[in-house]
Order: sequence, then structure tokens, then C-alpha cells
Amino acid sequence: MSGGELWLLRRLLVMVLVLALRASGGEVAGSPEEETRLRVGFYRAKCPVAEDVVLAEMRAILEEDPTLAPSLLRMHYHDCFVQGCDGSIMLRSRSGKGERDATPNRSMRGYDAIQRIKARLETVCRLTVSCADIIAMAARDAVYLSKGPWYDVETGRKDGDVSVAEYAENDLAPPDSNIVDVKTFFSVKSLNGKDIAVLFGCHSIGTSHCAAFQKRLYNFTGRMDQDPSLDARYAAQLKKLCPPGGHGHGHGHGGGGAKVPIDPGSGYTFDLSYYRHVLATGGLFQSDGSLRDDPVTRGYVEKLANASSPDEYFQDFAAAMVKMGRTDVLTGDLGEIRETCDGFVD
Ligand code: HEM
Ligand SMILES: *[C@@H]1O[C@H](CO)[C@@H](O)[C@H](O)[C@H]1NC(C)=O
Ligand SMILES: *[C@@H]1O[C@H](CO)[C@@H](O)[C@H](O)[C@H]1NC(C)=O
Ligand SMILES: CC(=O)N[C@H]1CO[C@H](CO)[C@@H](O)[C@@H]1O
Repeated sequence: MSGGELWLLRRLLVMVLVLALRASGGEVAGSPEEETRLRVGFYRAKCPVAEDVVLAEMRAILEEDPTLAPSLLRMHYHDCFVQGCDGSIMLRSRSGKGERDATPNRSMRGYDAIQRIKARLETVCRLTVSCADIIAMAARDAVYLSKGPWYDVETGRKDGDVSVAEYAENDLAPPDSNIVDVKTFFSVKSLNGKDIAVLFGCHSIGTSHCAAFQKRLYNFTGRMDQDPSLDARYAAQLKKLCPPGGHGHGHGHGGGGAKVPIDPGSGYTFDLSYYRHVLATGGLFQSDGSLRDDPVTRGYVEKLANASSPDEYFQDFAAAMVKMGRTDVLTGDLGEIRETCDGFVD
């Protein structure tokens, strides 16, 4: 058996085990039903200040460094897509084999912020609030503090203790994905076309290193050409910000190099301009532009690009984030509450 097959088999076994445990979890006498599923206000009894503490810390963190808002939103996406929302994105590996070390994760930021919130929570409610929930709450607060919607975040996740770089490589779509690839990556997590169009609105805030989309500007098909689906004026602007060479090649997206806003002109406000940008220019990443290539996602993008108010979008966003936040969670007796979020797995 090849390494890849072995790995798949291991994952399958873990999944079967998790499902079996979950199936039995509901029946175990004495284990209250409410402890075994996610719900709004999970900490109301055990740690009533939990959500307030997270919001207060987030205000302080973003006052010091506003650029961490998008980074912390992104962290929840990465945490949920890689082995479920289980806080494992925070774990460190001495041998460089953790999720943190995976290519798509190279430019992930905000680990210290999560650890800071966790340390604060440990002083008020020892061993009570999971890292996975802190990441989910921080993502919600990051959106809210970027003038986006407030929504009720479900809590009750436990933390996992496994972090494998390979999972991140396999579960996160690369930025040069087309819509068929994107739909495959998201349907594995039970997220449909509308969810994709809604969640991609996260790219309304934040920045990207040039390396993540450089290929579109200079060497799209390997013949030193430009991506024809990218608006020519936008491409010219990007070329000025991202001169050729220097920032890594091919699929590389991370490391040094210049950064550009993903939604130019509105890079730190959570609003609808991302959708207008995608429609008009093809977006920063091919995956953003790919929203135009499917009837469902395109229909949604066109609707929002023209919307006179963000209300409908904000409602859809809340629902999609809650849905994403349920991805393969550990609850009840599964998983643990760690004392620190960024412990070492090896
Ligand atoms: C196919 C799906 C996706 C792809 C290919 C993708 C790709 C990327 C890439 C390449 C970056 C730039 C990283 C860097 O160079 O610093 C980025 C940033 C970002 N992504 Fe995504 N992303 C996807 C989905 C999502 C989703 C669903 C969310 C939110 C739930 C999200 C939120 C963000 C945010 C907020 C940033 C800015 C981070 C910062 O400024 O530090 N992304 N994404
Ligand atoms: C352009 O892409 C081709 C094919 O991937 C590669 O062989 C070539 O080295 C690239 N050229 C530059 C200058 O990056
Ligand atoms: C959206 O706006 C464009 C022009 O910006 C217009 O051509 C189109 O008909 C509008 N679509 C809807 C559904 O209002
Ligand atoms: C391989 C690699 O660059 N991994 C990085 C992932 O992100 C963390 C946090 O920024 C870095 O410490 C790792 O070196």
C-alpha cells in the first residue's frame, strides 16, 4: 500500500470510530443531550462571561493591529475545513509536520491572538472554553468589528489533539481552483453552491501575498501569458503592486513579498463591494472569479452586486458561518478542553 492509501485508510478508520462514538453518545445514560451538540449560549451556565471576554479581547487586539481581523476570520475557515472545527490549527509540531506547516497555511496569522484570548479565559474560567470555540467566536467578532453582521455563534466544540500538515494540503482548495474544484472541496464539507457564494464574501476583508495569484499576471498557461478572464485594467494595477519574479512560483502562496487587498478600495470593511469587484474584474484569485462560471453562484453574485442593502447578505452570511462551524465538530465526551491552544503534538 502506498503512503497515500495508508493515510486514507487511517482517516477512514478515524471517521468510522468518531461516527460510532457519536451514535452511541446519544444513548449513554447520564450524558445530557444538551452537552452532546452545538448550541447558542453553551457557556451561559459554565462561564457566563466567555463571549464578553472574547469580544473585549478582540477589541483590544484589533486596536493594536486591525489587520488581524481578516486573519482571524480566515483561521476559522481553515480550522473547520481541516479535520473539522477542533482547534487543531493552533497546535504546533516540532518536526514541522503540523497543519501550521502546510503550504496553504504558510501565511496564516493570528495564533498569538487566540492564545492571548485563551490565557485570559483560563484566568476567569479554568479549563472550560475550548480553543475551537474561541476561534469561532473570534471569527464572529472579527466580522462584527469590521462593520459586518453580528450573529449568534454556536458553541460546545471540544478540541482535537491531532494536527497533520497533509490534511491541510488535501482539504483546502488552492486559489487557482475552478468552480468545479471549488464545489468538490466544499461539498465534501456539506456546503452547497449558495454556501460557497456566501462564504467567499469573507474575501471582502483582508489581503493576499502576490505569490497566491502571480501566475495569473505573468505565466498563466506557461507561455508567459496573462489570465484572459482577469480585467485588463485590474491586471495592470496588480502588476504594479506585484512585479514579476521574487515572490515564489507556481502554487506557492505565502512567505515574503508584497501584499494587496483582496477587495481593493474596501479591504477592511465587510460589505458587498467584494461581489461587485468579482463581477467587474474577475476577482483576485481564480477561485473568486470562478463564482461567475456556475449558474447558482453567478446568480447570487449578480444579485448581491446590485443589492441596495446588505441585510439579505448578512442573514445569509450568518447562516452559512453557523453551517460551516458545524463541520465535523467534536462534542460531548469526544475531544478535550486544552489548557493552552498552541501546545506541541510532537
Ligand atoms: C476556495 C476557497 C478559498 C481559497 C482558494 C482561498 C484562498 C485565500 C488566499 C490565497 C488568501 C491569501 C493568503 C495570503 O497570501 O496571505 C486568502 C485570504 C483570506 N481568506 Fe480565503 N480562500 C478561500 C475561502 C475562504 C473562506 C470560505 C473564508 C472565510 C470563511 C476565507 C477568508 C479569508 C480571509 C478573511 C483572508 C484574508 C486574510 C488576511 O488578511 O490575513 N477564505 N484566502
Ligand atoms: C512559466 O511556466 C512554465 C510552465 O509551468 C515554466 O516552465 C516556466 O519556467 C515559467 N516561466 C517563468 C519565468 O516563471
Ligand atoms: C444589475 O445592474 C446591472 C448594471 O449594473 C444591470 O444591467 C442589471 O440589469 C441589474 N440586474 C438586476 C437583477 O437588477
Ligand atoms: C512551512 C511554514 O512556513 N509554516 C509556517 C505556518 O505558519 C506559522 C505561523 O505563521 C509559522 O510559524 C510556520 O513556520
